[in-house]
Amino acid sequence: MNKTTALLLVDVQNDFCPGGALAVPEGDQVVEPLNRAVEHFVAIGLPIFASRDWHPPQTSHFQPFGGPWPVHCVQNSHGAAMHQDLRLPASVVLLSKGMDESVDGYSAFDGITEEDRTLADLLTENGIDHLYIGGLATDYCVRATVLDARKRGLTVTVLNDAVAGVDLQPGDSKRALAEMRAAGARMLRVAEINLMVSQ
Ligand code: VGL
Ligand code: ZN
Repeated sequence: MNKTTALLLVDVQNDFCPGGALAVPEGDQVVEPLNRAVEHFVAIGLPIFASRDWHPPQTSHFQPFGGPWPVHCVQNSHGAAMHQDLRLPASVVLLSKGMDESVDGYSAFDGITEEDRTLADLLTENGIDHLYIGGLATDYCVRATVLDARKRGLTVTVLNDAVAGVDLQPGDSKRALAEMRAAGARMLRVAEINLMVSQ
């Protein structure tokens, strides 16, 4: 029984893919493995969450307003839309984050649903204590989300062939993965999900 397991896709949005405003090299290559992960979780009836970076036009997160990043994932823009090839089920629970004009909002735990629910509340209510996590970017939002989940005592499995990083400094993603591992996150390839997550 894996009633306590869920999949969490982090920020698989156009702006983090090649051609986007904050493109992650090979960011689009997480889409196919994540589709396979989604199919597996749907097939066995386990919940799927997806976060999105969802910024206001003006935020201290953006360079024109003193922040570290080029303007990206502005609410309702094409860049903020999920990658068109990502196949999300109708049952997906969407979490929007980065909406506060003075908060970066890297972690999916900073996100809220349309009904103002937090990820932490939803996990608690549904008895979920193990998250499988993949998406973008390894060295920012995936890292922050994984470390947050570990701090909250959740079991975390990173789908390490379904993440990609910005690597502003060479090696950032590699270091981020090492940090996640040191925090107790497990690493798994998408093809191995069926061995670990079953009915
Ligand atoms: C992200 C940088 C800025 C991410 C979001 O999704 O990893 N990175 N905003
Ligand atoms: Zn952002």
